[in-house]
Amino acid sequence: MKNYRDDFPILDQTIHGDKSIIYLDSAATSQKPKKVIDSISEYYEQSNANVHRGIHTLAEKATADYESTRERIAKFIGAADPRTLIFTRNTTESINLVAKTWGHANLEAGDLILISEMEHHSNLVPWYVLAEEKNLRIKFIPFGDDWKLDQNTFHQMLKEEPKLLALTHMSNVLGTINPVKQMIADARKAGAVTLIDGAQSVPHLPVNVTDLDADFYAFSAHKMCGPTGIGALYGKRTLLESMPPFLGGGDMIRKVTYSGFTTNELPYKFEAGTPSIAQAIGFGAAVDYLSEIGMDAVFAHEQKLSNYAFEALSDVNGLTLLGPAPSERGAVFSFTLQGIHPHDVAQILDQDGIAVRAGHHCAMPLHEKLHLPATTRASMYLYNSEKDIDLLVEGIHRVKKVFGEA
Ligand code: C6P
Repeated sequence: MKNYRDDFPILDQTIHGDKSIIYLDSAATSQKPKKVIDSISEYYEQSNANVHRGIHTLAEKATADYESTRERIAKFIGAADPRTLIFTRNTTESINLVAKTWGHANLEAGDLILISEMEHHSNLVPWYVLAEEKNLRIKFIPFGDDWKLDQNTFHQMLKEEPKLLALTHMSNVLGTINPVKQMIADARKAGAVTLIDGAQSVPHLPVNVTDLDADFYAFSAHKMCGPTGIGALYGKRTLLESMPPFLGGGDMIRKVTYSGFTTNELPYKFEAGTPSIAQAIGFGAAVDYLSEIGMDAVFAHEQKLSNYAFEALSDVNGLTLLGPAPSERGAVFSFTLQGIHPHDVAQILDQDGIAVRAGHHCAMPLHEKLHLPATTRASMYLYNSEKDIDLLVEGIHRVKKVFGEA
């Protein structure tokens, strides 16, 4: 694959004197290519107006651009009907939307929700909140020493007839890519509705929600070359139509009287108030950018990086790597260094221009299970190269030297 680093202006700068930026924190948020940045200023310079409201030229242009973005994003994830693609603020809001609407309307005291032990707080806390309100039960599908979800236990749990399976497609800590297609099919047979957290998968691998047959699928623009402040929720049309609205306000109504309101059609029923128009335009440009490269090529590049990083990091004395073999993971590498706190690792690497994340990565239960207060995480994207991994490994050796662990 071509080196895409040059498409990202932020990476064309030096920090701490003459250090190039080696950005290995894309699981937190990706960098943005110039095409995406330009699309946002072009929108403000040439089309800015509110959408779905005006009949003047700018309003019509903004509305057409906004809706064309929806169509392109729906196509990108294989959703046949753009009306089933709801714009939200991010993955977190998409999951909360399902919990507050579908969950509220359909779950009753005693009902069981299945999630996994490797969930981000965004696919955990909304269910805790709902469980507290409605007295629901939550069970966790465990992962084993192979860092994969235990399918036998999952099948046992399905015998309890859960009402919902809410599962991450790819772990933001372990990198594990879960066999979601099979798990969705198994859960459906047991009568459960399925929600997939795609925050770490849509940016990195080809995703087709129709092929997966997910009921709901959530993701964020900012992790896939797009701006912050916008994400999406895909939902099956019959489910979305049967659900009560999320937020109330403009655009989500068909009619309002002094005695009440009726809801608008999909997708507007779930998009109250002025939406994030410029961000949607940027989201569309991000999807165009990734589509031009091809998600197969993005994934293949990251698989190559994963193989390389797995070997290189496994060779470092005192480094313990989390997560499965490269063939079963994305390019997210969390690790610990014996005797050195992850925050110190990240801070010293930063002095070399290397950006990694340290902490619990919003997955505290997972870290608790592993008896780790924190890990250091290097996460890669299409602008990274094997050279970045070499520099990371060199940096880790310097960290060890600073702490006298070399
Ligand atoms: N993980 C990370 O550094 P938002 O913040 O709503 O765009 O995405 C939430 C989210 C949900 N699920 C998974 C699997 C995620 O990784 C994230 C975001 C970032 O790992 C920020 S904590």
